[in-house]
Amino acid sequence: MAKSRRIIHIDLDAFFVSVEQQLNPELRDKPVVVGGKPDRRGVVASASYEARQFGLHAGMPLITARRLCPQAIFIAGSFSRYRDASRKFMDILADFSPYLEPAGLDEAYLDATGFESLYGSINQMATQIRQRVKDELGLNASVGIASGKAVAKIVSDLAKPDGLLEVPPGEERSFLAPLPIAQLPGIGQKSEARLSSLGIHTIGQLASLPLDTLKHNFGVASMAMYRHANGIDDRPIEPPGAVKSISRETTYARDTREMPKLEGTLRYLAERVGRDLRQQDKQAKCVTLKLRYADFTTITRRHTLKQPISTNQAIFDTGRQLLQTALSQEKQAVRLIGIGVASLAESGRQLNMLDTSIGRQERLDKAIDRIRKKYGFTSIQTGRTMRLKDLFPETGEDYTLNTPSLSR
Ligand code: TTP
Ligand code: MG
Repeated sequence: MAKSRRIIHIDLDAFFVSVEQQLNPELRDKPVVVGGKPDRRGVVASASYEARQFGLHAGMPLITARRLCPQAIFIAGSFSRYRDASRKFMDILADFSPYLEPAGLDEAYLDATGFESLYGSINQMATQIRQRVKDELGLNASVGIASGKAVAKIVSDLAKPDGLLEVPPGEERSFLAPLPIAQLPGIGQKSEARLSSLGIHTIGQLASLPLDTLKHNFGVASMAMYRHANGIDDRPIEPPGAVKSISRETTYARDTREMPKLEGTLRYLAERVGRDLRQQDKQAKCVTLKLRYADFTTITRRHTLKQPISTNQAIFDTGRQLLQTALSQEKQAVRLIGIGVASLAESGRQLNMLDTSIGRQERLDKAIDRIRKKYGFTSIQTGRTMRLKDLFPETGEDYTLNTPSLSR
């Protein structure tokens, strides 16, 4: 059998509230709720452990929270403070292992396999991490250590508040057995009710169910449930980064086959893709086009280039060729259009590129990127995107795309 991995899951206690308490000592050791004033509609985002003694928890309507605990102090909170604290927290963690996977603002997994010799034990490594978080940020962190992510997360939850728990290798299954099924990550209220109707209440009972019975009731989700219930979880720790593709798409208010409109939109989307690509100092070897026709049939076409590219013109030209080919094979009007780049690589610009026409084009694009950053995306227009004015309302700086998250 392969040697057991050592995975640390770390999660800050009452994160939003603790950040507020750190900044304002008057809030310490009191029932405090971040979420807003209780006279407004809204829910508890974070409750201090003092407030939890009154039954308060995340997701509870603020009105209910005030009824249960009238003496609680309600604050609106400030996301920028939590983001700052989160960054500092992740920086501390990164000092301990490069195998770091943030799982939210206040939690992360670390692969600590083989780090025993550095710290004496993984338990001592985790103790040092918790101490640094306490000393430098004034925040309490709870830690679970196990052979996989799922068990480590369950265990850090059990360790709360301000605790540390480790499940020794080989003891995962027996450790989990007596716990209620709701403790398994991924088991929501629906699955819990379903399992309950099958007479399954503990993780141990779930682990001894035949896989077929689980498959029959839970389909594709059953395999992960089965493995986790048995304490098996070999999912790797995945550090963030390595963006694999960049794309933008939008839907028309009215389906169209008019080439100037389609090409104008494509140009606009290509420029947005290009800007993101250059911002990450990457080049792409592959351009993709996505079209959805009036009857909702969706196609994607891709073209792989001989040389990696990063200019708006090259992305657009490749996309336009794909568009023309696609439309020559289809009579319907277009409902959605999108363009993307994939097969990304570091740009690794060479000196001899500086004076080629592509090099000049790249520098021009970068200059445009800078101006747009300052004055808004629509401050510079090309002939093609000008035509978009009739198509998309211009609000403030940028065109509003019908897919809001994509118009950033
Ligand atoms: P959690 O780690 O789930 O909660 P917590 O840190 O407040 O408490 P603990 O870990 O000790 O149980 O979430 C981290 C932060 O994310 C939390 O402080 C506030 C925010 N959050 C919400 O905004 N809404 C929610 O529904 C939840 C669960 C969290
Ligand atoms: Mg937390």
